[in-house]
Amino acid sequence: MCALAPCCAPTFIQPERNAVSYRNPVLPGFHPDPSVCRVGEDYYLVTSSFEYFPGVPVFHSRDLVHWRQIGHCLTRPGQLPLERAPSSTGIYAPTIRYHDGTFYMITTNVSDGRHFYVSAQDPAGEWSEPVWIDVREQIGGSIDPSLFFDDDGGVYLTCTGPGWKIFQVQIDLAGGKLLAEPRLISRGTGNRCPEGPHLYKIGGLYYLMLAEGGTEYGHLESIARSTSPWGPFEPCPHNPILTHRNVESPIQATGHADLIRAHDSSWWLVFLAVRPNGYPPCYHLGRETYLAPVTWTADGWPVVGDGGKVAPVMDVPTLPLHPWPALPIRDDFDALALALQWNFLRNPRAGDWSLTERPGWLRLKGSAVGLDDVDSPAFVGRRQQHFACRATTLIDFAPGRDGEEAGLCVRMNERHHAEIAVTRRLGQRRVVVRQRIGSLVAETASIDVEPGPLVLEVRADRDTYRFGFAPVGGDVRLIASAETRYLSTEVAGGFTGVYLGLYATGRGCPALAPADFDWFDYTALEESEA
Ligand code: 6LW
Repeated sequence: MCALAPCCAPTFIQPERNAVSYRNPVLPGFHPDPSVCRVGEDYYLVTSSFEYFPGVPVFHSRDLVHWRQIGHCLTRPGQLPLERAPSSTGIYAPTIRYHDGTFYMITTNVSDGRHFYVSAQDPAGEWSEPVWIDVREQIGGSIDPSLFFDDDGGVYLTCTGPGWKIFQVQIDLAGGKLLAEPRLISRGTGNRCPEGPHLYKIGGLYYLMLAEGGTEYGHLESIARSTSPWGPFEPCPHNPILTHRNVESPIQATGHADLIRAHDSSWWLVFLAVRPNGYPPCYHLGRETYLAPVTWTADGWPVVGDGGKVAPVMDVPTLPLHPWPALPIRDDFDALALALQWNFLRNPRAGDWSLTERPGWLRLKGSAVGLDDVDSPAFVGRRQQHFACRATTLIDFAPGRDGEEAGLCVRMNERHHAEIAVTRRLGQRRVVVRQRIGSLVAETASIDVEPGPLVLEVRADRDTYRFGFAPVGGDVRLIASAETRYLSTEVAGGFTGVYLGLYATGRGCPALAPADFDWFDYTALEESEA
């Protein structure tokens, strides 16, 4: 029963659309905490990026189903200092909004503790210097800031404070100054860990939407509304509006959502979820971005998907579909800048990498720092986005001294990774495969190789990574394998997903020789081909 006067209840028109279906996730691989905004018929979406640099990838869509990356919000170390930031710290849940001709992206660098926003006229960038919004003195460390622009010009920052309390404060946007003491506006709707708040004004009412239940298998999304942005908020009678707890589905942990009204007046929710594998279930591709249609009850409450549930194939009407050309399988490293899918691990050290020293090749110069260190190794990586895939590279590397190595890795964090590398032992060049699972480190293959360039490969299916190498033009010889579950969140911890990375290291001292990579192929496979 609605506690609000009937005259306050918003009315909604369900538009007519062509019946088609789409597949979830709409952004596979590690893309958590999605936030979305609309400008005319264009949609822009951002996700969390933690210890990776550049930070906060920006995606563009015309249909909410097909997304292409157009940039990053945080491209300069001054915007995103990540030096020695432990894995799964750095950038947490961002919010993107468009207001009066300007894009705003607000987030928290938890390694620093403060919220900040950057702004841009063009969401592809460059984005501005950060405007810091510090609420530590008033409420303590907080995460998940969101911005809401009210019709009367008021700008609200809503965030998750200590003790899982939702705080809100009006701010002076230009200077990032608080205009009052932050106020506690919600403790959620009775579930653990209320977080990821977003405030909306819909049909004259203020809706406060929250993630609850923790970002694990009990994850859910709830909503409440009020006639005032400060509450008190009346919870939706059918909360949670989205959850897969206790639901038999390949999609689990649905939550942390953002709501959007499309240009045809249809409503949609973007949210995160995971695809666990095996038993007990483990997921290693990270929290991914999903899309669900939203309808409204007669008394103005949102209904997400099929009564709060979604499926891998969504048989629902969509906006007219607008797919983008597929990314090429091969990156030849011929451009002067790295393609948008690539990331460094924390802020890269100047001089550790180059696309110009050997034109047409990615050169990595190993420092003393390696994959085990909470530091910035010479590393360039991209997300693993498909259970079944193949990553292949051509490496030209003659280690200058024993112990130097360079190769291809699957990385979850510094304590959980596996790699195939070229190295040198007692003057002899070798290909090795190594696995690190927490405090256990094992070399699972070690084979002498002749001088000259080599092809290194990782083949993935749901359960296994298989590592192989070949002389250029030869057949790949698979020499070792590793279980995907040892890189899963359940084993490795954290908030991210697996990266496929090229790296080089002197393992304790700077390497004498650079490692050159001519190309890198990422091939998504049908599961049966893997
Ligand atoms: C994020 C929080 C969450 O800040 O996970 O799923 C945290 N929800 O809202 C890190 O992504």
